[in-house]
Amino acid sequence: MPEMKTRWDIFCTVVDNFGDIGVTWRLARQLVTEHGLAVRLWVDDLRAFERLCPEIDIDAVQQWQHDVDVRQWPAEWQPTEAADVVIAAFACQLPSAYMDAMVEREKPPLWMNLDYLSAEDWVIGCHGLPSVKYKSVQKFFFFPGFQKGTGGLLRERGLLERRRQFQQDLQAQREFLQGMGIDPAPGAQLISLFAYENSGLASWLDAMAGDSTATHLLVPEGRILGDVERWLGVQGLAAGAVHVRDALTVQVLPFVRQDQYDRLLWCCDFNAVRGEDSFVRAQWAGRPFLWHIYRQEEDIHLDKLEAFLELYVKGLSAPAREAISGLWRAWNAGEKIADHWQLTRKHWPELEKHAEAWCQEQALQADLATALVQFYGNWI
Ligand code: TRH
Repeated sequence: MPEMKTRWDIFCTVVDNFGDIGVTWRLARQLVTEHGLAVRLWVDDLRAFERLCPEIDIDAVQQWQHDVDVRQWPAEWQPTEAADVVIAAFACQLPSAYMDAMVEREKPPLWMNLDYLSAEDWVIGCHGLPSVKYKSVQKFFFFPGFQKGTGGLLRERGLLERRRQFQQDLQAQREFLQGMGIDPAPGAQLISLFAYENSGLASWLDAMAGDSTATHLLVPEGRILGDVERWLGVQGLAAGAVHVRDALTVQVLPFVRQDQYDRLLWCCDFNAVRGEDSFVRAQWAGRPFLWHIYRQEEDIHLDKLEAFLELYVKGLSAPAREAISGLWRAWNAGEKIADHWQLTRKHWPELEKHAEAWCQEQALQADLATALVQFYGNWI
């Protein structure tokens, strides 16, 4: 008789942007391909999903994508048997009928809340603790993180080897870039820019345009385009647009699939990223980067920014530390960043080495999918 696969249900509500679906989609695929599990991914907004995975049928109630059983999370919940492991991503509220189905199981499922990523210290103390109970079913906190004692970061098997090979293969990089219509001038530094609206962008673009080194800036379609348009003095920027201002070439890219976005990050000398998932991918790229953190009420995101910086800058010389911290703080405050950028450039070799070292250090932790599977193993 074939062995029954452990069944996992992942629930995702798309609050806004692409982080919620970006993280759960990545996790679902990894649980299937690397851990041989049967995974259903319940999503309430297939349109956001379609941006990451264009083959999604946004009208289908059920469909298979990359061996993941993708389910439309309907407004009217239909009776469904509960899985062995249930993940509520980012504190989303499960349908009450599904919670009852969890209770009705002979053996209750392992129910976890997969939280947002934070480098704050309290995460270590809370990771894995019991949370609320629904009747007889206990929920647990599962926190991703950067330090020992957390659930780690999403990292696919062999990712860093693939990244290293690609970064060593100039021909492969050239072909990939050409495939996206990107043809940087020889010697130009390549930078990607994925960010929320930012009033500090103009000063950065000024700095790059006035630089002695050429820069080719790649901007995926999204929320920052309005600021780019204002600086260029144009309207209606869309994928394919290329504008040159002195030493700076600005090119707008389409939103691509996650694995292509990875390769784009791997090609670039510097990546501006945001939110949660692209932030982590920039770290696996092993290159210096700039994080635009997701804004939260009462500025609590600034504590998270500082917590990450505190960890990240360890091991850097004091001047390099100040340069990169100053750049990140100014960017997140929407302030002018030209001076911080110049200063950061002065410490480039050190920052490059550090980015790779940080990546290697992070890779020593078990990846998040493996940590979840281990958590389940210990629980049963
Ligand atoms: O889209 P985001 O701003 O998502 C945010 C954050 O996750 C935030 O913490 C959360 O609270 C909020 O959503 C609701 O940034 P993030 O997390 O980087 O997600 C973007 C996803 O899009 C990520 O999986 C990478 C992917 N992506 C592509 O696949 N192709 C692309 O071309 C680009 C630019 C991104």
